[in-house]
Amino acid sequence: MGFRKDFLWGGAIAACQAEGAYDVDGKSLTFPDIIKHISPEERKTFSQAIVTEETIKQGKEGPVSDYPKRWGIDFYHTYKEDIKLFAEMGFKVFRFSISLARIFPTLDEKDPNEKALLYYDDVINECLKYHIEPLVTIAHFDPPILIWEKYGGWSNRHMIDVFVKYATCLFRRYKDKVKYWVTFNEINMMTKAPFKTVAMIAGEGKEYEDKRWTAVHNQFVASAKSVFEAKKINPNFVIGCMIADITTYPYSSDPDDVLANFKKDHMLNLAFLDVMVKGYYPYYFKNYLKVHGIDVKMQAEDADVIAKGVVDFVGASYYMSIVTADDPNGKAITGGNMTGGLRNEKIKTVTDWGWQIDPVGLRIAVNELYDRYEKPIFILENGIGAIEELENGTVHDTYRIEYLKSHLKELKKAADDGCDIIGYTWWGPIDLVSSGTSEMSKRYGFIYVDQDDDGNGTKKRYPKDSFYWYKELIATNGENL
Ligand code: BGP
Repeated sequence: MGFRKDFLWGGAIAACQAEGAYDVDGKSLTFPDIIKHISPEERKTFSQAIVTEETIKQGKEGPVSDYPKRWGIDFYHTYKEDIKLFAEMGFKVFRFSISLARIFPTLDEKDPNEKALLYYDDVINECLKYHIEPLVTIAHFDPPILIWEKYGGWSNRHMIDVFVKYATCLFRRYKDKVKYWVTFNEINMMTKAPFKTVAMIAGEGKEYEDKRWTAVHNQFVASAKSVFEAKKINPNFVIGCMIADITTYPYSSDPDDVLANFKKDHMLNLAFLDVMVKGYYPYYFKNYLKVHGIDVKMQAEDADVIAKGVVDFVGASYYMSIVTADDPNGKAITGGNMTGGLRNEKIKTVTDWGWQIDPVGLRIAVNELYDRYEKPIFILENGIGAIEELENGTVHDTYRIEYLKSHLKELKKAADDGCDIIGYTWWGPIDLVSSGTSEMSKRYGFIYVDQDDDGNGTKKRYPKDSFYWYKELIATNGENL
């Protein structure tokens, strides 16, 4: 069987990690704009929940040179050259995000910022020129700081209106150009890094928890309303949701570990998809809120909106897996994509950042999601960050080819298992600033960008060995895996 004939092969990036141009053409300041570069030493104690009022204050006053996402890889100006390289690899799809801070910089403008829209028109036209499907993520980890400052984060229902206005503006503008959309990137990461998702700074206690869960509820409503509006504009739009899928296994066959794992999978991964794909809060989600005394401010019409605005496909990123034990005390831990977990002794290889490399976990994840929802699955991110240096104009990244090959073999097996998988977008096809630690030296690309953590370098682009491997893979639709 293998991959569908129309399988969407490509790559994914995000505005806040690639575009740079943080204050160009009217853009307002976002949370990623105020996250400093985290050194390997600081990484050991760094928490994703670290943003405070002080971080914001420092960010506004501090020198631009402290904040790598402000310059990214200058994609705002290099998109033509970069998309040309993606086309050379044979991309069928290119996933990128649009920045709310560019389109409605103060959130409440009646009309969108035309200059910013013209930029995105160009990016989309450039894709179409090479017959690459643009896949737009409407919100990818870059909430404007004003969401916090004006409204106290997404817990304010006003954000539903802001988002629907913004999404609808994009749907109208790109009605005939963009078919594939994702409303929120990794919506479940509100549990780990609320500043990136629901625009809330660090906090604790009941009031904070009530707000955090109300905030994600408001995102469920905003997504559903947007899907509903989108279909009125173009019924052929294909719209998805997305989680960071952290596949988790029981620590042992002890029934208590199995049960703990079952529950962990629910609240780490599945709860968010259940609401957006099935269209209602499942029993265990409602129970979790009740048991933890969390009051989510819902309105009477929300259930109906969520039921009507379900998505067309299930999107997930997949980087790694963890294990879960009933009693985690004293057990070895592993690093990870925003959230680590317990170490799996069966997994021998980890990335330079300690993320456990587990290709079979991808097959398991896809089967689990397809089994649960019976809707097309789109792997929206998968990749390996590594420290690399340019050698005679290239990088011999055999480990990246190995990572890619082993994951795609498992994805193909998932297709052979009967799962309907519509696409795969590698994170990130070109080196870019890392989300978690603002490092440039954590490189994911098939294309090397000559720039260091401080923004020094020629910014020239160089294809790595993996560039040619992926090109061949796409040309043969993965048949030779
Ligand atoms: C995902 C995000 C991406 C991306 C990736 C890798 O969670 O959606 O934006 O960056 O993780 O993470 P990092 O950049 O921290 O290595």
